Amino acid sequence: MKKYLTHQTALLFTCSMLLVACGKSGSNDANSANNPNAIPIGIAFAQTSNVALLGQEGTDGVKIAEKYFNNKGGINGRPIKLVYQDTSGDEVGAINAFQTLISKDKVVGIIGPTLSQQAFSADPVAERNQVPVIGASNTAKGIPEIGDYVARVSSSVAVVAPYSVKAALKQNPKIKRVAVFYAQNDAFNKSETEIFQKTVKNLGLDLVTVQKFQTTDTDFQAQASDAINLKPDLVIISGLAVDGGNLVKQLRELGYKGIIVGGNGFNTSHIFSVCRALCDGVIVAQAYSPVYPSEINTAFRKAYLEQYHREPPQVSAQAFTALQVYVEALQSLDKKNNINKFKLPQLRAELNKELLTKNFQTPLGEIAFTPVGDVIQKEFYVAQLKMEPNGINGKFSFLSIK
Ligand code: 1QQ
Repeated sequence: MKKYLTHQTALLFTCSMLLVACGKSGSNDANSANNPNAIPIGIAFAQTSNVALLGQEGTDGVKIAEKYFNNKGGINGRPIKLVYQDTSGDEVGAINAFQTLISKDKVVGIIGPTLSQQAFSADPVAERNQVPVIGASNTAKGIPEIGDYVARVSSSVAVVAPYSVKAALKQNPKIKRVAVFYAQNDAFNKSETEIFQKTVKNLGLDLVTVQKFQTTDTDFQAQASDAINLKPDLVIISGLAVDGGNLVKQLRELGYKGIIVGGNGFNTSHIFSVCRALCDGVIVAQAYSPVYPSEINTAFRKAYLEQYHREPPQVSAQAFTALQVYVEALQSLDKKNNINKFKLPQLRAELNKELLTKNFQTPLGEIAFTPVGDVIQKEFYVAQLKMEPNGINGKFSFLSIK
């Protein structure tokens, strides 16, 4: 009987054996769309809400990676396909996206969600279902510790944030008085401000005030005036792009002239349209440099530049890297043990084990994971926002931090 099976029947047969969804694909890639044999990987980023632009940067990165790895033959000849579910900007949106990806789309692993605040609610859903998750933009303390199936390629605030404070001191060694601001309704910002405050104290600086706000706030006059009255010569802000950008704008409008350090929430060019010319000079630490010299980063940067005509942002590079981790872990797993033989729960479990043991040459540099799933990364950078006089266009200009 076997020899009478058509190619298509054979593929469908493989799909049902694997219990992998072989239906609708969220991908536009010619290699994987409608290919019933493609391996589905779930993408849970914000497509709507106040963090949609950050989510879009993640999507841009995985799309480039999907094409790149499928052009190279996918998983030993079998393509991957991305399945997208919108997490929106809150916890409920992320939980729903994860549940759909796990139960309906039957993905082998998930990349996302956009915010740490969402990850603390959604990652436990993946953990309970034994589905691997790789965070591509979750930097709060405690993310990998959510469970055995949770890893991340986005380095922790604890590692990254201190670089920006040191860069500010290099620009102005006379800095003594520091005002810190943070969004108190967001897990990442609460985590990041702790690191900033500790860094300020460790460097022997005076923390003159800690001001709180909400990521939904638009008016920062009261907090900004209170801080300015204390004559700080450095302001450090942990917020997301829109609230953080508005706070920068209002601090400048109220006359603050010292250096401003922004946290990882500032790590997107979408902040330019919020504080415009007043964004100029803000210092932000980076876990990615577009000019990092490696074959894969050169390929990623070229593909991004060709498509978007600007340098790739950190979140796009991290999202590319997250997909690379899945692809290369699936490839090596398949070489050891033909993955077509696995049923979906086993494939998810084996994939999770495999990715934690490997080294990856990525656009972020060489990375690996700690046993709990935190990324081990070597190179970090600091950039300063440089706005053009028109106040509309700007760029991240990398500083020497050696
Ligand atoms: C987090 C973050 C965000 C600011 C990045 C999108 O680092 O929520 O952990």
